[in-house]
Amino acid sequence: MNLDDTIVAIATPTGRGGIGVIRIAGPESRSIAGPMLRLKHELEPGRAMFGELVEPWEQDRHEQRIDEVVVTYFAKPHSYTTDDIIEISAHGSPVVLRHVVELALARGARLAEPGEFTMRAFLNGRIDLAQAEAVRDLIESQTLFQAKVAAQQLEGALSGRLQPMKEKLVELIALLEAGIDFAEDDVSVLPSEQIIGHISAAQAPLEQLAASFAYGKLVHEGLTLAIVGRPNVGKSSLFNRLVESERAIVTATPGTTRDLVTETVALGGIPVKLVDTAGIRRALDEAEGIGIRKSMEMLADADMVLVVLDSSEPAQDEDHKLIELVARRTAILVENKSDKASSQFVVPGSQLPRVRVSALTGEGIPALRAEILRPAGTSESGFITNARHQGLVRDSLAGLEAAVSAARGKVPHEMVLLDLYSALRPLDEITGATTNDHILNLIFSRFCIGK
Ligand SMILES: Nc1nc2c(ncn2[C@@H]2O[C@H](COP(=O)(O)OP(=O)(O)O)[C@@H](O)[C@H]2O)c(=O)[nH]1
Ligand SMILES: [Mg+2]
Repeated sequence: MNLDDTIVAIATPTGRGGIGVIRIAGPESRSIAGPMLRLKHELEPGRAMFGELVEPWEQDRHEQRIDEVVVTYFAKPHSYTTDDIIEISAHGSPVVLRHVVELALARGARLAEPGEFTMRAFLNGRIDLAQAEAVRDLIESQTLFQAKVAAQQLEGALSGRLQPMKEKLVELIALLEAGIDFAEDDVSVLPSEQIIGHISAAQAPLEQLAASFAYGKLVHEGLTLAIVGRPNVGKSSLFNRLVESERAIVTATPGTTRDLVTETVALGGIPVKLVDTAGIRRALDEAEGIGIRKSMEMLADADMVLVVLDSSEPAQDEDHKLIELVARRTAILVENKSDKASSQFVVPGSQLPRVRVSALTGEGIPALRAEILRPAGTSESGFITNARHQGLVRDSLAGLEAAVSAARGKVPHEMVLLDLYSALRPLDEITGATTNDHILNLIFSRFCIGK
């Protein structure tokens, strides 16, 4: 990866728009952009300048104007990548934007690879890996909440949370390394109990961080929620309530919904894919039979299931069977039609959480929304949203676990160190490396070796 050349790319999405932005980053960005720009004033760092975009090689003839542009100059190192950056905002015509890129290429710029600007920001040390990944998450976010979470990570929320854990680990490594490297210099070697104490101090917060993934995954990926139940209990009405529009067809005739109807809504900032299904009963015709099969498949695949019951009549066999089927799933029993609840309706015995609602009047719907979000738990900042990070935190915990048993087994400290390094390395892969220099500095700064 060459960090010294100048790269160019269209930074805005493909297609036509009000404006389009071309980004040029690298040492030559000013000299490459210069000849195609006729600006009112000299470029100044951090200021937008109005001007014209011209065809640069028609010097002898009358210069041809291509567009009016606004140009912003970010001087090294105060830019996204830390290089000199020129951003040209032109009108959002794909032909104009592509032409600007071609002009830059002709003058020696190179076409940027996907993500290369952010990669440069990382390689130049302006952001760490977790922050680089946050840039991607921010761009791909589907709800405002997801965007805010990504922005926190971009600010360094995850790295900030990991930093103290890494510090503890590095400190312990430094202590043990010092004991080994300078054994003759009477640096006391740590007793096993103290080593284990140090490891536990790093373990607990790391465990908490790993646990935060359950919530982070929901925020990042959302969840699929299947609405199931026998015909006519009010599944489609409930679906429409949750979607807040008349999306699914509601009729008094049982067996109306035959295909899956899907809509994604944001509940508490989490994207929830709601699926309305065909009522589950013995099918009256082929189409309904296919619909019911799809319902069962959806029920099996969903992250969460709402079993809708009709509380205006006694519970029936199909209700009991469905409740049994979801007994070990993340499911909620929704007792619908609370507006005309019958004393004949006996709530079937089950451990599952239950909520009384009326899809007709809207009663109980906020409580149902809250119950859907309950497994998401409390939100904290700096949680894990990404499976790669989760895997690495788990690897780190495994290293710590191994270090604890090594310390208990009174094996030489070299062996404990190996495990500690294998706990540190995965954390480095989240935020960026702890260099040997860092550990050496700690050794020399914290301990008076005296020689
Ligand atoms: N009184 C009352 N009627 C409801 C309620 N929810 C649905 N219904 C009615 O029950 C019938 C079946 O509703 P629908 O949503 O199509 O049920 P589905 O077959 O389970 O999708 C319709 O006539 C709805 O108007 C409710 O909460 N209260
Ligand atoms: Mg329906």
